[in-house]
Amino acid sequence: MSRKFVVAAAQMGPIARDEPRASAVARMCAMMRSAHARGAALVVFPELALTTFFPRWYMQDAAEIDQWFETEMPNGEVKPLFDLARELKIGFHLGYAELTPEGRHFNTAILVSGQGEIVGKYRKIHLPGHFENEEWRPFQHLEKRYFEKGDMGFPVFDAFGGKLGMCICNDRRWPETWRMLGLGGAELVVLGYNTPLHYPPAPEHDHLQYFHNELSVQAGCYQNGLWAVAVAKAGVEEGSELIGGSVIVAPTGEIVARCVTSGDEVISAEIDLDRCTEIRANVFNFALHREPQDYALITAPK
Ligand code: CDV
Repeated sequence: MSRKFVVAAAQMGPIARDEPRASAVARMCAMMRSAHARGAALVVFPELALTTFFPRWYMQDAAEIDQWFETEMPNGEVKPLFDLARELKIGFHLGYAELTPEGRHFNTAILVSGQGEIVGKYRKIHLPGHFENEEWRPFQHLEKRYFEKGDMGFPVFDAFGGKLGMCICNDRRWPETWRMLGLGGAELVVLGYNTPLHYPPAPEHDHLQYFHNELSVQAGCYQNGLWAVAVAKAGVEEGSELIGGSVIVAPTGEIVARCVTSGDEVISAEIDLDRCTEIRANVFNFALHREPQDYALITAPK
């Protein structure tokens, strides 16, 4: 049986600090319709897609912080996206800030089926940035302050006729992320990102931001023989410029579709999950060629 289907990346332009979630959801619904018109079975939205990228600001007041988090999913403001998915029979991936009933905070992504059911969840493991206010930075990157490290590992889900995994933004730069998902059998990895063009600790690398994005995703795909859809929140958001460059990448590492703007933009490609075998039965045949007994340092405590 064919395991080909169309996937779409729904890149988002900036979300203003005072833009209500309902407005972001309306933008996502418009892109979901466009993805559906392209025949997509799955549309991928970015990391923290419901609000502006709030970790750029230092906050101390718990209520001020918690206003950026969702305590339920779906909730009233996100429900139109779930309803439209059900109507169009299209699945989606959504990143958001999660506040659990126990008061825990995570940078989370969910996978929703074409029946509007949540079929997968992931909580970001590689949290970048810092914990305290660092006034020398033009913008803070306080993910370590506002989120706990994810506690779900790197799960792989049976969905869309294959094996799907998720990771979030900074996770994509770590080969361990991709290898864990590859070892879990993932055939498609979906992810969102908010990547500032300016990286204050190493500004000499700012001109390489697009290159490093593609390098990381392409290497992850090739070295594990899987597809990926990597989707940006892009553009100048509250004065901070975020890269675009959302891509769909094949198991060979080749880019098959790429966004060209820094605004709301939908791209799509037909993917064939059976093409993972091209790589996995050859150079990266894990059973035949991996030598984990020599990789102990990778899992040694830091
Ligand atoms: N949201 C992110 O995880 N951003 C990081 C930046 C801070 C380097 C990224 O890896 O793109």
